[in-house]
Amino acid sequence: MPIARLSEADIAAALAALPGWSLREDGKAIHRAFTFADFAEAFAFMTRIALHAEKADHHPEWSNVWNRVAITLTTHDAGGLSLRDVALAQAIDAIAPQS
Ligand code: H2B
Repeated sequence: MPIARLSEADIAAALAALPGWSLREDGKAIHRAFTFADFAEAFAFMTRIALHAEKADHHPEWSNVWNRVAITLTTHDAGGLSLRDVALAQAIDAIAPQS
């Protein structure tokens, strides 16, 4: 069964409940940046997300520069945003120590 893409209204509602996350200009992804004390904390955060993502079979696009982690979420199989991205954003916020 194909993964359903969220409507614009669904995306707006999801973002209202995800402070810190922003919609990419093309409307097909959301992104958020996190800053930590140092590389070890940033990488520990990424490790926890990686374990969750593998279990959920839904993976982030991300980059890390020392203490910063920039995360973009989109559903490749749907060509845009789906509920899987909302669920992963919620999980990432729960993992983030400052949230
Ligand atoms: N992650 C993301 N972000 N989007 C996907 O469409 C996706 C994924 N698909 N992780 C999964 C893996 C798929 O390729 C496997 C075969 O289930």
